[in-house]
Amino acid sequence: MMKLTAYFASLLVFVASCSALLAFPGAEGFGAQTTGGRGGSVYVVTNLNDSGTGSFRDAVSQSGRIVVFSVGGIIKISSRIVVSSHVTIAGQTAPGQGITVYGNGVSYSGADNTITRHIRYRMGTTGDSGKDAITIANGANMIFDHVSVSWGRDETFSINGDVSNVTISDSIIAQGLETHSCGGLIQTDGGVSIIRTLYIDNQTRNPKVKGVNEFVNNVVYNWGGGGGYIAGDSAGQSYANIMNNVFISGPSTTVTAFTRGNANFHAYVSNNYYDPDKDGTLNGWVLSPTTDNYSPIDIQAARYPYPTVNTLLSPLDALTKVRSSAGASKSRDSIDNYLINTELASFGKVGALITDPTASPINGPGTITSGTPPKDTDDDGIPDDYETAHGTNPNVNDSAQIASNGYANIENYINSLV
Ligand SMILES: *[C@@H]1O[C@H](CO)[C@@H](O)[C@H](O)[C@H]1NC(C)=O
Ligand SMILES: *[C@@H]1O[C@H](CO)[C@@H](O)[C@H](O)[C@H]1NC(C)=O
Ligand SMILES: *[C@@H]1O[C@H](CO)[C@@H](O)[C@H](O)[C@H]1NC(C)=O
Ligand SMILES: CC(=O)N[C@H]1CO[C@H](CO)[C@@H](O)[C@@H]1O
Repeated sequence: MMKLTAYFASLLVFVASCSALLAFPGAEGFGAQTTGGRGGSVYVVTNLNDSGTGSFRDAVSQSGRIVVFSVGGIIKISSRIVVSSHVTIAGQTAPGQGITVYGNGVSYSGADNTITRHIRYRMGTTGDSGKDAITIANGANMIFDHVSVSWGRDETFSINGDVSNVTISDSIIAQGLETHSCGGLIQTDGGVSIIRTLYIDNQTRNPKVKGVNEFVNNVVYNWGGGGGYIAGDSAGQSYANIMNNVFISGPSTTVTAFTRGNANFHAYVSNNYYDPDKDGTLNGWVLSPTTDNYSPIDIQAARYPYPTVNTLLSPLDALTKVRSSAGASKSRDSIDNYLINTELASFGKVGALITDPTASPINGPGTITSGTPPKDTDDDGIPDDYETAHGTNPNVNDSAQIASNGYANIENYINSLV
């Protein structure tokens, strides 16, 4: 009997390790199976320095790492940070109010197989001119989840080039700086899923899409005259699913939610809610695919068979979900709170395109409390309490070891936090 039980237990372990593990439980979309730094080592970020031992820049400079934080606060960077391939960044491990990377942008070009969660990337006017807050020019298999990104000098979150299998879920893409003021290009044939994400206060490109894209349960607020969802505007072919999203015009909005489409943009469009009147109440309607509200695109009868969400929310439920949990929401900073609770909640009355994020009402990246990290005797990134409760050794560096469910011990800890 014991033997049989042991046999079935080992069989279960075998099955778990053979089936494709998700990046984290609940991961969705084209990037859902990203493995990040699993199988590599654990790096604990211990200070807020721009560079050097224990810094975030050093942590992501090499491949094969799961990056966790024993400190919270603002990491002020002078030059851009380049993220290596096979890296997991777990911002949710930071104590206090988590991590804001401020002052310049972050490149994920070539960062194949990366998982990034619960972190704020706020670029600002000190960032390199003509650069994005997050850039991906090439690479495959990346997932960004609960990321707050803002103040890009070129685009804010831009995917443009030979890029495949990317998910952006539960994130906030905000306030691309004037004069360019862009949410971002999403241009690749390799597949990008954008899920339950808020685009807010970008003059244009919220996003601008070309190629293979799934856009589901998102909220787009206060786009400018450049456009909300820009449907290709291109001689290239696009194939998109655009389902159950919410588009709310704000003070800067002067054009309809969908613009610049043409016959090369093939899309399945369904259940998209539009409230253009800026009157302070949510009183829009669901766009009909047979009206011209979608700009002149080639409307499809059936959705493209892309990997999709586990639960497709109604547009207004998606709005509720985005308001409560988009961005680095384990502890929202002053910017995300302002964007969600003052601007978006005004349903059209409040919102602005900005040039200088250090001016009122934004006042820069705010204050982020550093907090106190939990006791971690072996410095392996997993607190003693968690190790004791879950059967790993609080006195031995065992966080990178793969557990019976296929995740590294540290990932089971990371995933338990959110
Ligand atoms: C972090 O920066 C501070 C101030 O420049 C410096 O004193 C400290 O040695 C740095 N820490 C490390 C680990 O380099
Ligand atoms: C993208 O994901 C699909 C499905 O998992 C896979 O077949 C394909 O090889 C991936 N593309 C790249 C470039 O890794
Ligand atoms: C724990 O072990 C890994 C290798 O498995 C190593 O990279 C890391 O530096 C070690 N951490 C500590 C705190 O010794
Ligand atoms: C790319 C783009 O549309 N940029 C515009 C951003 O907003 C400013 C101010 O409205 C315009 O001048 C730019 O053309």
